[in-house]
Amino acid sequence: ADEAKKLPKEENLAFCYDMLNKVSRSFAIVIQQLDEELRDAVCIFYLVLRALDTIEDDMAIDNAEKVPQLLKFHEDIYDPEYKHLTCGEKHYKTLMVEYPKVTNVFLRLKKPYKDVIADITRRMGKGMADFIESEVNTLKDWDVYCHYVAGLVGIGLSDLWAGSKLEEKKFKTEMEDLSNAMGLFLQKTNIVRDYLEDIQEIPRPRMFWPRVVWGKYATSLDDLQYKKNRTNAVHCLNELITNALTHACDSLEYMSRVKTPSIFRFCAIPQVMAIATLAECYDNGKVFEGVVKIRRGLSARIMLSSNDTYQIGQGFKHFVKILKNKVRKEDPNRKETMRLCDLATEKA
Ligand code: PS7
Ligand code: MN
Ligand code: MN
Ligand code: MN
Ligand code: MN
Ligand code: MN
Repeated sequence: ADEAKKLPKEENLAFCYDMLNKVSRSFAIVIQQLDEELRDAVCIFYLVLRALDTIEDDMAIDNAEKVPQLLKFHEDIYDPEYKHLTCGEKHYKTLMVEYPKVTNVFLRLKKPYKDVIADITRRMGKGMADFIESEVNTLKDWDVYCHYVAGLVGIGLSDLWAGSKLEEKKFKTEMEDLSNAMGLFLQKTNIVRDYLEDIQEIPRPRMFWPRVVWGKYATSLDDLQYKKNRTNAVHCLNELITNALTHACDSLEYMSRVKTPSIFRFCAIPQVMAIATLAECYDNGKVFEGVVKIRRGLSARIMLSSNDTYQIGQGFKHFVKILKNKVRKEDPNRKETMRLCDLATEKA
């Protein structure tokens, strides 16, 4: 805290952008190309939530300590003297240790932006705390968890767009469901792709795949990683990808309403990356052996061709077609998968 006060403000800001580049290559790029009016607010929004997520993710903190930390973090973000609890690793740990530098920049944002960031942080912390003790059983649970950790981000960002006057008021007043869908599409993709990383978490596994779905294919979620269960595991994976595809049309509808080019790119690049990731993961047993990533060259091409509705329509159609060509007649959910692929293609 003392260090942050002594630093000239530019150095705190430089720390924030340096941190952003270290924790997320792709968000760093899309945030840095935002208009001046929004750039710092969205950068800080990202780091605040990344810090909250670092508390959520640290499986070495016991729940009795973690829950109150998650619940009060929305107050901590105003406190220049905030003493983080030790958590996270590598860059995430640095973010926590030097968190007062983020606070310093946060406190200098415009009041309406601070209000949105604090409100979303409060609601996300409450949601994360709820899910510390309970599991993701039903599909409703899955949507609720994803709403807390990502749908709310979409809702908060839409408020920022409207608050900046760069986008219309309706982004704040009448687009909650579409904003939520933007987040759910990204988060379900992350949860599907991160199966192995999450289940192998030390000292305790993390489980975000909904029980109603994996229960059809295995007696424990853990079993899906073993080679002898690969056929069932892949069918389970495909069913969750099919569920994620239910958000594609709403995501396309949201993006069609964005007028500002830099906000459009900010929104669109992660969504196109997500549909590309879903196509890559579909029917892909490697999800149970490591982290499946899209190739660097492919993400570079997506960044260069997500500038308008026409381009992302082409992008969505391209990846949906790749996914569709991987659907096999043995797959128990092939009809629903094909139906949703066709719907998305029509909308795009
Ligand atoms: C554009 C209307 C404020 C830009 C962007 C940090 C990433 C980390 O990474 O499995 O595997 O550890 O723990 C809607 C981003 C949703 C959220 C959620 C798009 C803040 C972000 C904190 C809405 C991103 C989805 C946890 C929670 O999963 O992750 C528009 C900005 C967006 C942060 C993401 C992540 C959740 C997360 P990992 P986890
Ligand atoms: Mn995380
Ligand atoms: Mn998390
Ligand atoms: Mn994850
Ligand atoms: Mn991850
Ligand atoms: Mn993780």
